[in-house]
Amino acid sequence: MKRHLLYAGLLWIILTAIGEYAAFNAKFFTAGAAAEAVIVDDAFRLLMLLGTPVFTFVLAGLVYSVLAFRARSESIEDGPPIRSSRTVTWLWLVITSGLAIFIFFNPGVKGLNELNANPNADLVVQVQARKWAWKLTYPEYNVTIEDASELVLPVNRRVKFEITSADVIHAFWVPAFRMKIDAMPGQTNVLYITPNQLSASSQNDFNLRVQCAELCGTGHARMRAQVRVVEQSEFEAWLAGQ
Ligand SMILES: [Cu+2]
Repeated sequence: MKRHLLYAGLLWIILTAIGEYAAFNAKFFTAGAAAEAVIVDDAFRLLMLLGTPVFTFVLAGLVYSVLAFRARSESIEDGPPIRSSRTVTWLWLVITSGLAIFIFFNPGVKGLNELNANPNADLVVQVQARKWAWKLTYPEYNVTIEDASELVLPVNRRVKFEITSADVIHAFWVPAFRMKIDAMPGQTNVLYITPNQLSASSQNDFNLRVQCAELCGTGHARMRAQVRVVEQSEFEAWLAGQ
C-alpha cells in the first residue's frame, strides 16, 4: 500500500510540475488591447494554476490505478472492496472547498470589483443590437451610426458601453478586450472598457472586432464590426465627419 501511494504521489508531483509549467508559460490568447484584458487574463492564469494540481491529482490516481490494479489474465474475480478513508474524505472536502471559497473572492469578487466598481467614464457609447447589425450612438456628440461597419474609440479613455437589443438576445464581444456581455431586449447592460493600444492600420483583425456571441439567427456570424482605436484628435475628427 505504501509503495502504491509513493508511486501515485510521484506521478502526481511530476504531472503537476509539467502542468504548472505549461500554465505559467502557455500563451492562451493573442495580445490583449485594453486595460481590462490584463485583469481577465490574470484571473484565467490564476484559475489554471490553482486548478492544475486538482486535475493532476485525479489524473494520477486514475492512470496509476488503471496500470497497477488492472485485471491479470489468470484472474477474473473482482478486486478487494475499497473502504473509504475518513481522513482522505475530509482532506478532499476541506481543500477543495477552501479553493472554491478562495477563488470566489479572488479573482471573483476582487476582479469584478476592479472591472466595474468605478462608475466614471470619459465616453459613453450606446450599443443596440438587432438582427443582424449593431447600432452605435455617441450620445455626448449626437452621433448615431446605423448598421455600423466599425466601432471607433479613442485610445486610453475609459469607455462606458450601454448595451441593449431591439429584438432577441445577442451578445457584445470584442476578443482583444476580453469583455463580453449579453445584449437583451428591455434591459441595458453596462461594460467598461479602456482600449490601451492603437489599432494597426491593417484591418480585418478578427480579435479586434465586435462580434455577436449569442446565436441569434441566420445572420449571426456576419453580425460584426471592426474596432478602430485611434488618438483622441483623430477620434474627434472622425466624430465631426459623421
Ligand atoms: Cu446577434
